[in-house]
Amino acid sequence: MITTAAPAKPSHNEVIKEANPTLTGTIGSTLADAQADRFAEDDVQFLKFHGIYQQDDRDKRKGGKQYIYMVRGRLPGGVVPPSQYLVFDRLATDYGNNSLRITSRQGFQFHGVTKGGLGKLMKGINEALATTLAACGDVNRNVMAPSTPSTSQLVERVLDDARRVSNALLPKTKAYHQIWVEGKELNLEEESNARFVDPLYGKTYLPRKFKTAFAIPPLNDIDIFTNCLGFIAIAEGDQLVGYNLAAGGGLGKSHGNEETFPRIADVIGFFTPDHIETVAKAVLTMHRDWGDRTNRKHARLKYVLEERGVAWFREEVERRIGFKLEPARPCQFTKQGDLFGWHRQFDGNEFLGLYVETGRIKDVPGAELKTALRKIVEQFQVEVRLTPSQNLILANVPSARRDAITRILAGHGIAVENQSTAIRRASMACPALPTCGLALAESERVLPDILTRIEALLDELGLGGQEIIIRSTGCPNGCARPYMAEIGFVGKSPNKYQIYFGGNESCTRLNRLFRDVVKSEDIITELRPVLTRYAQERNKGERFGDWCERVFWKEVQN
Ligand code: SRM
Ligand code: SF4
Repeated sequence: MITTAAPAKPSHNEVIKEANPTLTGTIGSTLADAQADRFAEDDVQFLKFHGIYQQDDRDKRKGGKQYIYMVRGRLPGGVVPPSQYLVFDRLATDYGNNSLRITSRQGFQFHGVTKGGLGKLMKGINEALATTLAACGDVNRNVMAPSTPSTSQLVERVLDDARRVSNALLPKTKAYHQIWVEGKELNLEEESNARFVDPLYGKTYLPRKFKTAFAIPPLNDIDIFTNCLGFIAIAEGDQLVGYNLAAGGGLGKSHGNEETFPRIADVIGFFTPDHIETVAKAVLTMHRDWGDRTNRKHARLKYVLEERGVAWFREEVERRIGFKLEPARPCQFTKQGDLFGWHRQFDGNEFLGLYVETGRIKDVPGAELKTALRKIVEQFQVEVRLTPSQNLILANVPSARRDAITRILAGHGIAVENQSTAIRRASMACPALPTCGLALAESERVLPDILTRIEALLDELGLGGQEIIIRSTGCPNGCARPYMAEIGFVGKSPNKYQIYFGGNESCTRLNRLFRDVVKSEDIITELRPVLTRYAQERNKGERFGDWCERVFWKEVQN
């Protein structure tokens, strides 16, 4: 007897998207219902497309869940005009937990928003002509682009393309505007809403999230190879001549599920800038058409590339764009990270790079960053740029303003020279507890302390002041990109972490698992012998991650 396996069923998310392509659900009525303390389960999925996550404060679970909301802004290239910054600052105080969280994709997150404040916060964001639409959900997310105003015009040129792609890949549902700006439910009886199908995404959007980024070699500040879709700028002098297309990167994985893994994007080919939107749409629709809609853990574009290969992928892109890609142009990344302190821009203005611990803009005794930034932006109307390493830039500052800005910061305990330490400036942590529902361990709240302990060890070993890229996350999803770090900590269970070694300065290499379960208090005991060997055996100028690859992992393999 021949038995054939039944075709796998579409996941629940696919079913609800199909039934509700406007992404309306019952969000409007639940929002208006002051008695309802939360949204229905399916609405929680739709809310993500609107940039909103329903969470609960996990520190306060005893006595029942208290629902709160995280709202994520979509800010292509992390650019925040002064007028918007001031609104965000106020909204975080009035409706959030009085902090603004810079994300690892150059967005802002508001945490701890109550249901009663949600509508007002969303309206405020939109009135400032900003948006949260498509900051989350099965769509293209915030498009990243280099945020450092450089000595060349290339950064601004690439930023324009990032905005263009961001706009081209936006979903078209009217529900977002209707609910959050008009304050009404979308009338689903109306013909155009009843029959709505998104022209790009179709009825069921993408099988999963989709991430796009731009980079300008030799600086890989945006971790280009961790994105589904990457555009690597190729320039002659200051002039952009085109992009190398990269595709199929992604970091999320699940503990104990070998079928999920971090993957570095492949470089597919070269094209000229006039085709940027066409190429972006081609790759996005390949995810739409080929991604796995039955298993959300296997639904990212990276698995399509892994399973079908680069040659197939290139042919399919070319079929969709209607022309051949040229061979990828040579280029090299040599470093990642941000510039700190004052620097001159190509147009004569200056910019200030500011280190923000774990990306959290807040006031603490002795370091009132939130207040200082508000005063500076209010007084001097400077543009704010958010970096992919969760730091901040004050951009386009006329030189005459520089000293006054430095003084305001100093008055609030923020130094402009020698900001923090090399280890801290190169570190990142995801939010994890208490807001993230997926966190298995702490991250943002414990990384500063872990770094203090690591710095003491490095001092003891004669390595004080040396930069090592260290990133931590509270679970294996990889939100602070720990698998690209020289040392990565990944939450396994409360107070226990995996330790990874071996990323590089240019963020072009995945690290490898060193220890699977280490208690927080044992981290130094585990690091000590390896860092001791590194101190003794490294070549001149050799970074920790490179030494791990050259010596440590070679030995393990042999
Ligand atoms: Fe992330 C889910 C925070 C960048 C991979 N991420 C989440 C959620 C929304 C948890 C949830 O689904 O309930 C986290 C909210 C925590 C909170 O309380 O704020 C969360 N992710 C973040 C942020 C805020 C981390 C940060 O330290 O800044 C970043 C927001 C970026 C933005 O502005 O859009 C953030 N997330 C990333 C990145 C890094 C990147 O994109 O460069 C990754 C790895 C790259 C990738 O996508 O592969 C990432 N987040 C995930 C995943 C795993 C996806 C997968 O393929 O398996 C999840 C879980 C999921 O989607 O089911 C997730
Ligand atoms: Fe939450 Fe995990 Fe992302 Fe950290 S890595 S924010 S714990 S989903």
